[in-house]
Amino acid sequence: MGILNVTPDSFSDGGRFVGPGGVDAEAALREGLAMAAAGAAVLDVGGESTRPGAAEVSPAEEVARIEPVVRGLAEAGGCAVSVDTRHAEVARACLEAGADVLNDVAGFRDGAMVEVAAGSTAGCLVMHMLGEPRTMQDDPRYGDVVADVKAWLLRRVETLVDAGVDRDRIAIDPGIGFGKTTAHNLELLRRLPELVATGHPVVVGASRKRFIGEIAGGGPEERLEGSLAAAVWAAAMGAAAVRVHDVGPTVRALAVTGAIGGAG
Ligand code: HH2
Repeated sequence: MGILNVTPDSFSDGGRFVGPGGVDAEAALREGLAMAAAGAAVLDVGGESTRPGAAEVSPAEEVARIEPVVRGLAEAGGCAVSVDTRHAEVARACLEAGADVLNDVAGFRDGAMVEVAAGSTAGCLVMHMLGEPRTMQDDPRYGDVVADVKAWLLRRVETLVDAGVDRDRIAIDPGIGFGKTTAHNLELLRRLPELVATGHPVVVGASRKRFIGEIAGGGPEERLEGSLAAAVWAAAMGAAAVRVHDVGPTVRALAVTGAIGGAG
């Protein structure tokens, strides 16, 4: 799953397609097509940074940033298009533009998001986040982080199912870095099979995240090797997909992981 952030402020790739002159949808589209050519099966288009302390964006601004990119990618075909949003209005506009997957970092807590999901045939990616982006890294605590995250995700899944979303359309994501310390992130990765055992496809987004820098040193641009290590680990532990910035290197690393595991 390739990350395409159409934002001025995402933690690692912000500002590439949004500047003082507005949104360069053509450039974002070219980047998405390049990620597809490099082997991404899904492109995850986002218009709001959810890094700790990020500024809130109005849904109208989010739609203006990503809707043309989603439409262009959907028209080009060849890759599923996911929309990374917490806002029902944005989700609705992007589904109309041809999006295939709703990726909600708030885990479909908002009833309006559940309604949009239930009224569509889109895949739903339910991610765990503790609290809100602004405050999520202020002393996050759990009893047992894996059990707590899993129980929370399964409650969100049941809400979607009760609203009419087919169970087999729902994937789950532990939300690496979203209200988690490095120790929490590592525990979630170490015990990923407990999430895989739910039967829902598990998606892992560790790419370039801060815990990698904390372990191996370096800023976001120096976290490729650590990101590959996390992606390979996640795949070996049974993740169905990894959400990454560096598509080509990840595809090549996972080809080897898959071959070792017997998946060819
Ligand atoms: N991480 C980010 C955003 N969306 N979605 C899922 N399902 N899983 C994740 O781990 C995840 C996500 C944060 O990373 P990024 O998009 O690179 O940064 P920002 O939020 O600053 O735009």
